[in-house]
Amino acid sequence: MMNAAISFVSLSLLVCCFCQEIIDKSYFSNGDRQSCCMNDNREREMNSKIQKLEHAISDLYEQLRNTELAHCVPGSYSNTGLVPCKLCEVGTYQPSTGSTSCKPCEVGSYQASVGSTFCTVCEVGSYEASSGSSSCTTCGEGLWTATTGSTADTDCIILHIGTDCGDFNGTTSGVYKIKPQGVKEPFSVYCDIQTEGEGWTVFQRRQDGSVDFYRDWTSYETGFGDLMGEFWLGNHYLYSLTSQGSYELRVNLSDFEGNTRYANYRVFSLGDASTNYTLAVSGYSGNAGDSLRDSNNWPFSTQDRDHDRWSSNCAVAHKGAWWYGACSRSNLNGKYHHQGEHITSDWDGVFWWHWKESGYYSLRSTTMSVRRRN
Ligand SMILES: [Ca+2]
Repeated sequence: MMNAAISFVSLSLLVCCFCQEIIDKSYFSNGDRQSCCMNDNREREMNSKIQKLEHAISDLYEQLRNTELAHCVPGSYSNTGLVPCKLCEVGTYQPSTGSTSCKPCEVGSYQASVGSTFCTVCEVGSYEASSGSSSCTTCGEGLWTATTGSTADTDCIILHIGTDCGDFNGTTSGVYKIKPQGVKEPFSVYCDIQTEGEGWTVFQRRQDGSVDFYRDWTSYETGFGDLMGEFWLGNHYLYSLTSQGSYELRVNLSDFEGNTRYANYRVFSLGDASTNYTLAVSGYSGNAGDSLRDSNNWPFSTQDRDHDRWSSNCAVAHKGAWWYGACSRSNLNGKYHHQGEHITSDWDGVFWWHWKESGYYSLRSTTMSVRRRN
């Protein structure tokens, strides 16, 4: 090994000096020639080091490239693989990490902000025919779409304002505008045209726990949530709707095992705000059991307005606003548990005691709807 190294050095010197001799023999003394050879070797070593450095930099660059790609957060991308990652433009989104591009919003949806991980479906009353849009197109004057996510201008239909959902029979389920008698401004409601006959105005829906129902008096009075998802219409609106005539109530329930039950009440009405929206309910029929019986003739209570007859606040114990006496054998506005049986100190789930004969079973989905009787 040592011999090989010496031979290599000698050979290098020889080649170097030989070359220099050929280039200009007469200009170099022996001393100069040796110096020349040393310089030549240094240059060769330097070049080799530079080459190694270049390889190392290239390796680092490659590592950096992979690292930065892996770290583009959702809502951003890098089409070169280099930092910095760019935010998704309006009209696009990216839910994944380490992406090289963002996806255009589908037709019927939009995204107005940069750096988004999702697109929003067009609201009722609007549509979007092209993908990658930053907004939806509003239907023309006097026109309206009943459902969200509409994709064509032909989805815009004549805006018809009714007094309740009974006025939209023969159409499809969706969000419609109603203007009950004596109400100044029309408001939106979800009409269930398909379930158990037409004309049901839905005023409560639970289905996935996406909306927080543990809210105060004002929220329950004016309503909250999304009419296409989970919501409470609002006691003020429910009162103005049901005070127009005689209304019946339909409660639809389903559990986490795929079973469904219902409760019908032939009479359903609310008192006005001065009665704290006292419930009047009677004439039960159905297969879920009469779990509203204990709530009859009781005002509405929330976490911040205690109208029950218990020394504490039922709405706090049951984690949801309802018509409580002391307290109740139902509360469809309780905490969403994402499972049926659950263990808590109180009955704080979405429960209907007479179905499960337990306050510790939280239901998967519920709707409460009203329909005019005559
Ligand atoms: Ca109380």
